[in-house]
Amino acid sequence: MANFDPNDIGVANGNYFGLPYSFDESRIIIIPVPWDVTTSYRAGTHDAPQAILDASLQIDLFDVNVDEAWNVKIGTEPLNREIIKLNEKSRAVSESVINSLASGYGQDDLAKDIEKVNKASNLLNEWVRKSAEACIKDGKIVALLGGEHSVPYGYIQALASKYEDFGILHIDAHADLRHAYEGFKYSHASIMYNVLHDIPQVSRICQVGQRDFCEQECALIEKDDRITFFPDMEISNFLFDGGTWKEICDRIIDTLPDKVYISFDVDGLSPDLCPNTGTPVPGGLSYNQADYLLHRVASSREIIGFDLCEVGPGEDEWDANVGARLLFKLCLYAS
Ligand SMILES: [Mn+2]
Repeated sequence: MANFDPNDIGVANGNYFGLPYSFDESRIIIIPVPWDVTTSYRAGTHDAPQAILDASLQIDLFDVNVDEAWNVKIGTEPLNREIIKLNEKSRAVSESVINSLASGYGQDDLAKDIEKVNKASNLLNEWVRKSAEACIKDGKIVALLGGEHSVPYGYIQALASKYEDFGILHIDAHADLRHAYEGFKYSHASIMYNVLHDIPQVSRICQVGQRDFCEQECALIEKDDRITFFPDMEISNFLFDGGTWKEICDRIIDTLPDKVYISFDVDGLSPDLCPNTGTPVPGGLSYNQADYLLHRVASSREIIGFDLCEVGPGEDEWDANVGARLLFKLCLYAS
């Protein structure tokens, strides 16, 4: 710490953004989750935590909205080798399931392998829950960094053991309300279904930016009044008709309770900002729209935690660069 200069180049010291803070002294802890076992279309997000760590050293530790941004104590939990191994092993099984389904086998034929994947997901969820719980007990805020979008389940469980009532701001191209997609109970496409189903402390899920969802998900959105829905097309039509982003943000915030968890799937952004994400979809929020929304939410609600998922590191550093900047913003606003 004695030698730390926030104006100098970032040093690869194992911490995100090259910050000098130890785990114990940090207010925010980034927990990397290198997991993409249920990814259906394009795997690779298990490499995001490392790629974002590398890219994060390039970021200037200054923010127009937050004084002395470098002074926000952001610490890092090291990558867990066991999780990396479990991901590799389980990914091989899930890939064979996905390929067999695509060539016409039914889920019943593949029940054994599907069960293996579900067991691995259970282990992952337990690990995330325990890791998050330890930080929450210490009064820290966890920044969960995926990985695919199945990873925050255990974290949201951990929050539910502390908070009786909170909402989720869910930014995503997808609604993630599918019931056990491809047979995988803890699929990236099912995270919000599982949360609604299992975690009654979540009193609201406010979905923003959706533009790729199925009829079953639509029916659930209509039926369950805990869900509020701001799909991409509605947002963009409102703006084309002369409405402002500020009005939309106000409407979004109005639906959120006092305590808010942010679940940020990077594919909620325009795909030019995340070209290598698992399931990119045209449309989406601009970076500045997302930043404006996050800042306004943080100004009027208590952010109790967040995740950033589905960053897919490609051949160049672009996806990880955007991911690192978004991660820094989220950490600052949550602090
Ligand atoms: Mn998602």
